[in-house]
Amino acid sequence: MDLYFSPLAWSMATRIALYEAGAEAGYIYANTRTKRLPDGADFFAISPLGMVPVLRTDEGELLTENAAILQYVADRFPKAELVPADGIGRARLQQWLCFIGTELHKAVFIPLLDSKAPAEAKAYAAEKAPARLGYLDKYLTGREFLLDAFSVADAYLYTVLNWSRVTALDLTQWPALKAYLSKLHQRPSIAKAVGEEGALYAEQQARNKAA
Ligand SMILES: N[C@@H](CCC(=O)N[C@@H](CS)C(=O)NCC(=O)O)C(=O)O
Repeated sequence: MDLYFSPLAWSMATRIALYEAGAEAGYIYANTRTKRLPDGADFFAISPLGMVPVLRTDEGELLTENAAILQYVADRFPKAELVPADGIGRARLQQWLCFIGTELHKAVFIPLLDSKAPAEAKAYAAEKAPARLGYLDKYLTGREFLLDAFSVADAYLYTVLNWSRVTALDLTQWPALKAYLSKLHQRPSIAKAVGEEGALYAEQQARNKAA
């Protein structure tokens, strides 16, 4: 399978899941600014909105949307136990994937990070952030993971919250959240993904500056 990714973007959650599973996969750098692939091909031919992540399965199916891709990877490599096996556990996993995708990723982080977002959108997102992060902080107090064990929801939450470093959000006011992130940062799959994608991100930034 192949993962179309952009360095440190939300697609990194799937890279983490693939590393957790010890899966063989290809990683194709999709430039989300130019909408081009490394061979010059049009990324829109793969991703209708020109967004990452996209996963091409071994059967050639193209999958979009983090929540779907992460669950697909977890189900494809069950030995890694990246999703709960029972019904309520799976529903709780989906609860967190939806929360991260809608309440955090799109409602808070995209407006804060998008240089094209108007000041009003940024202010609205900043106003929404404390309730959502405070809720997570309370929930994570005394917990290592979102569920009973590491799951793809943790891979997604880590990836989204990792961007708080370049926003005005100060996580020190949410100590459990900060501790959760620091601990996950040590996890081998995450440290490897962040190391590799961080280097690619720095190269990308340098190229954008030179252009
Ligand atoms: N709903 C999508 C959103 C994915 C998304 O926002 N991707 C961003 C990167 S983190 C992107 O590719 N942005 C490029 C663009 O909007 O043109 C998902 O959950 O997978």
